[in-house]
Amino acid sequence: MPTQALKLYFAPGSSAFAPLIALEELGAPYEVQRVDLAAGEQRQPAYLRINPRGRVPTLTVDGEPVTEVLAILTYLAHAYPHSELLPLADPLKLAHAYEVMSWFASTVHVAFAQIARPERYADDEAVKAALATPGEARFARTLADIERLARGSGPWLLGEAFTAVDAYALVIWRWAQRRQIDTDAYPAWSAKTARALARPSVKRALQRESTAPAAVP
Ligand SMILES: N[C@@H](CCC(=O)N[C@@H](CS)C(=O)NCC(=O)O)C(=O)O
Repeated sequence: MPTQALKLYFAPGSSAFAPLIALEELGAPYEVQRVDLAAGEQRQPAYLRINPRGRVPTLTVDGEPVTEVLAILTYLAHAYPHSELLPLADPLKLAHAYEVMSWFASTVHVAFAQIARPERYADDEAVKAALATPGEARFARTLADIERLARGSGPWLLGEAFTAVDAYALVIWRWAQRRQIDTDAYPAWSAKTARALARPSVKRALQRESTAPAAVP
């Protein structure tokens, strides 16, 4: 197993939950540091030195920052292949894993941000409010698409093995619950989510998320 020093900068409830679960899957030591998004800590010079885009997550590997959920999951899967976070030996399965995860990052996350972070799209309060309704509809359409994916065979989203896709899907599940969306409307995804939430790595990630120290160095 590699011996790099790993440190995840994250915020509770954010997309950083996917790399947090992935880190727990590795069984390797790592540190975590909470970034207070509500207080704007992600825009403070100390954090911008680590991630100039001012977003979480960031993973530092021996002090070198890697940003973007997809890049972090890719790094962990390759550096710790025993974790089987991604189907590295099967190019077609791997393509399907990236198909889903890049859609999560480029479309589902962006749809959610239209509701949760309207300031990214407009300054004017009326325009922000006008963005909310189509944003909710766009986000709901993406959830229906995840339900379609979850109807596939096997206990996990890609079939027989738990992968980074399942970890990333939990992020979106939590966002749906935060928006008080009726997740019972997605029975196949609900069943796969319940299985994921019962996984020891996910339980440990939830625990780590709630007890992680704050403050950027
Ligand atoms: N494309 C980035 C998106 C990261 C992102 O938008 N993170 C959110 C939390 S889920 C964030 O840092 N928001 C803080 C802000 O917008 O100021 C990724 O996939 O890592």
